[in-house]
Amino acid sequence: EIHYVRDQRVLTSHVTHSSHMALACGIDHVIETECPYTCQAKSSNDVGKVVFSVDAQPGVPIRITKYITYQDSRRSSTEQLCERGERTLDRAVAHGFSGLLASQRRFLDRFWAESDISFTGAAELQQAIRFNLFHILQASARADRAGIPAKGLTGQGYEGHYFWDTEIYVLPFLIYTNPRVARNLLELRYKQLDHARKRAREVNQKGALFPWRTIGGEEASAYYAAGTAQYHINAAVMYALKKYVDVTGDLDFLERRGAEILVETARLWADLGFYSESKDGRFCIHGVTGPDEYNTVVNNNTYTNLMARENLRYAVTTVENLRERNPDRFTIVVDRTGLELSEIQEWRQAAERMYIPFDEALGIHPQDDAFTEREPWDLKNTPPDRFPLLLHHHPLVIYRHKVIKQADVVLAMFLLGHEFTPEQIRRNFDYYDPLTTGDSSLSVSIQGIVAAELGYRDKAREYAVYGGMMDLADVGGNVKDGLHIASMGGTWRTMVYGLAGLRDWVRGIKGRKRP
Ligand code: IFM
Repeated sequence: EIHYVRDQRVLTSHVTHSSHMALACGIDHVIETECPYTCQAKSSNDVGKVVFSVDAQPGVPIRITKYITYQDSRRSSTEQLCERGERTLDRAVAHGFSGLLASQRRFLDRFWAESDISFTGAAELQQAIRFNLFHILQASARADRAGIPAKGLTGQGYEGHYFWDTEIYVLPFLIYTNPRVARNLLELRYKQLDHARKRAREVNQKGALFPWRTIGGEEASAYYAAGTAQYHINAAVMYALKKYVDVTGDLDFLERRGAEILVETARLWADLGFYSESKDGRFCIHGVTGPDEYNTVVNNNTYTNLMARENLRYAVTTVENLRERNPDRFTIVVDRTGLELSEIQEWRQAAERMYIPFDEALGIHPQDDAFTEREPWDLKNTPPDRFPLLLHHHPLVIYRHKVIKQADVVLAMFLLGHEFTPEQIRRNFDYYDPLTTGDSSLSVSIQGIVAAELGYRDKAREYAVYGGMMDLADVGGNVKDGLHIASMGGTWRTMVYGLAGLRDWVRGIKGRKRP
């Protein structure tokens, strides 16, 4: 769009073709030397160049400091971004490199003071944990208005899109260590609500459906079975919102932003499910994909039904409390969403009547209605070079088998531990763990947490090390495409919830204690 040169400074800017995202990049230079020199600066559409020709003398130092700034926006013009870039460069040059270094030092000191996990006796694991925490910082520190891509800013895998990874894997860490960033990321979801409403209409549903993968709020999934059909993204947003409010007590955010998200997501669930005669009039949700992408478009995915129920319940309590405590704000929510009081009753009933699959004979929660009937996959005789299965087998072959890519019921048992008895947790884990390939990097951390809860110490340790080393040791052989930011957040969860045993769900059920 714009490129120009001023003294030893170059500014360039670009706008993406369809989504109109604008970026400006500015560079400036300070040269310090007693040697004579000339400088030439040029710019063209995609190139900025500043060339110093120095008549170098032996023993006479030449120091060049290069300053770079990136400015991005969805709303500002490229002129504005270039002006902003110029102001940032002015400030950077005025502070000098040592000033910038000192402020970066303070920033990182604060980060480590609030976020470090230290333990004795396992130097390599300690190093891996800090590597993971540092990269979550890199991915999230400036993500407030932009989301946290699956690979952070470290590679082109997943094209910069972000997923539920943020809400389920990374936000819990941020909620406890940097709630301001956590709130801003939730605010971003709030800003996407209109896109999500539109998306729900596109798939013939009421309410709002958050995109499975996105940059700007629009659904960017190419393949619906392992994309859009993952309706549980709505509940992931609810889960992160609830955790943020439970941990910080920020009811103001819940009332100003959260309530509207909850109304629209609850509406989606109420509209998506139905009361099934074949299931004794229970509320069933058909045709969805749960977290496990090796079993797609299934009926009554246990994880989805449990999380949808939580979403419906939270919407009911939030809206009712709002009505009682803050009628003015309640009126605003009603105006913005067209909420009818009868809907609250519908959500309550759908939650109460939610069908949660349970197989009495096996004593487990089947992952979905058909899961236990699928043909077993011969995992023992599958050679290591045939993993991940999705790269070597047609999806239709995988979908016919009883084989799991990533924690699904096991994830539900961690996120909603209070919904399961200790006996159910053991039986479910023993059933699902051997069927889980861990072909997704999002799996092992969760398996590790539940293994630790069950006292399976060797397994918990093995999973913790595997997850912690995921990128540092390049265990999946794909670090070239970027780091696995969700797995890094999962590693934090493995340490804090798995090894240290934190539980922060509320509400007790029979057999489970309140935290
Ligand atoms: O969101 C995940 C998904 O659960 C498994 N495949 C990769 C996605 C991005 O990390």
